[in-house]
Amino acid sequence: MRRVILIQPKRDGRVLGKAPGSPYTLMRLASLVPDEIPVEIWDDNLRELPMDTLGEGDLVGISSMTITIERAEHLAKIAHKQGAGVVVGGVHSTLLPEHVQTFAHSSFIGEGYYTWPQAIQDFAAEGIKGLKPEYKDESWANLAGIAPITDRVIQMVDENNNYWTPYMEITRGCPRNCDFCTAIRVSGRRMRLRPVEEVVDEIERRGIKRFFLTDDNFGLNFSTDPEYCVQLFEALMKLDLKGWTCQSEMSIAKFPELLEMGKAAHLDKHFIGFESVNPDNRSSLGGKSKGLAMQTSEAIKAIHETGMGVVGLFVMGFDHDTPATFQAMWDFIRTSEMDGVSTTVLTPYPSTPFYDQVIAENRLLDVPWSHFDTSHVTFIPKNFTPDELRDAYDWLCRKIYSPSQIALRGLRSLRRYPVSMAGKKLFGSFSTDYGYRRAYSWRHSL
Ligand code: B12
Ligand code: SF4
Repeated sequence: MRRVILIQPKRDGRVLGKAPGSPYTLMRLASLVPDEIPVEIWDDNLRELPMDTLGEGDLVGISSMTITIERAEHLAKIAHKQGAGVVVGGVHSTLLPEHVQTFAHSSFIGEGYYTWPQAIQDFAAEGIKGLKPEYKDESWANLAGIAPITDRVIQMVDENNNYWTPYMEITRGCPRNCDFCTAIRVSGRRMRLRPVEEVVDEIERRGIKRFFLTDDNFGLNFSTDPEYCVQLFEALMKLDLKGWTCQSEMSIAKFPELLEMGKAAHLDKHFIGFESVNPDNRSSLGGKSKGLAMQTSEAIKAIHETGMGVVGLFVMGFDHDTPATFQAMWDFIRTSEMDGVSTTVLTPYPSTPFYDQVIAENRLLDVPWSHFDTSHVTFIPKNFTPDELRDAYDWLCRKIYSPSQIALRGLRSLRRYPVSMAGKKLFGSFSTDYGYRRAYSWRHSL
């Protein structure tokens, strides 16, 4: 065996010389490669990939979510032609392994913590013919001691120079099972926690000063494991961090002490899936929200009172939505004083309850997987034509991501800090909305 090459297929490219987010998934997987085998991370967003150097004895592992699977397939076919062994893992492979098997030697289902080391051994022993068509992690791994990022990987990736936002995993899982979300299938129903000392060790060795948590629903830990949150915050308070952000739910508003501790631990902002301001959609929201604007406003206010920021995430196109819902959404967003906003089009990802419904009702549109990016319409909505939903989405995005709205929310976010911290907080105050504006604009180039 010559080497292991791990590839992140392109989507965003560079912004002002750096790629948006670090290849965290690949950093964890590369750390599972035994020291005696050379390993490289190739990030398609960062540079042109030297595909012509691939050959026999190379094991190529590609990670892909649904929107990048066509690019993953393209790269897999080149690697295959060059004589390399090609395996694909990640969300899309976990949800639709039979698709991945049409172009890779192996597909991975699940987190790969048990099966990825096995596949490396199989390839080292017998080359391509040693690889199985499917590797499946049968159980959810205990996260203690699992795939700590090695120093060789940290040096190789050089995150601080190459990427704007480092990612970090602290907990994993979500039991909510919202109709449209894949979390239960890719991360499991039970919340799993990384030991606090491992989290601190990873932050220190990576030398990162700010990060975005990959946790599906970090805020749910406030309800399910407040003791863990206390220990985590006490440890992170002692670190010299510029700030970090996480995905949450509005139940965190009920825990002002934890919010205050989080703030002291440099936690800046909660990205909260409010999803809808239409109460008729509540059965799709896994019990985390009733879709009531009043309740949402109160939660935002309570979180703001502890000095934390709120980025609201909204979804358009539920079966109960009507044109009045979108006007209500804009009215709510305009007046709610949030620090950032993301609106997305409801998207039927394979293996979700919503996907099953759309298939059963023959409502899936024939579009490429790259359109499953939550900015395109990929199914026939109930109360609109696809064009009408697309137009409503454009209407809302043009309002939300206008330069004046972005400036307003960014300044609001910046004002939360003393003037002495303005330099530290400037990037984070505007980057979220800028990123969402960019993601929305992407649609027009596809
Ligand atoms: C962090 C994150 C992001 C980040 C970074 C994404 C990135 N490109 O790295 C940001 C915020 C930018 C983002 C954006 C989006 N995201 Co996102 N994101 C996540 C999140 C929360 C965590 C992913 C992560 O890093 N986990 C930690 C690492 C360690 O684990 P992992 O990636 O799951 O990988 C493990 C296994 O899958 C496996 N594995 C993965 N790859 C490979 C490869 C090989 C060879 C092997 C052996 C194993 C293997 O091993 C890994 C270690 O266990 C997931 C939810 C989730 N829990 O997966 C959603 C998720 C991946 N995102 C999703 C979506 C929809 C999006 C957006 C389209 C949303 C939007 N509205 O724009 C955009 C797309 C942006 C883009 N341009 O790529 C969906 C994808 C659904 C799908 N079917 O593809 C998910 C699953 C959320 C959800 N619950 O529905 N996202
Ligand atoms: S609460 Fe969030 S992570 Fe959990 S299932 Fe719902 S959308 Fe997914």
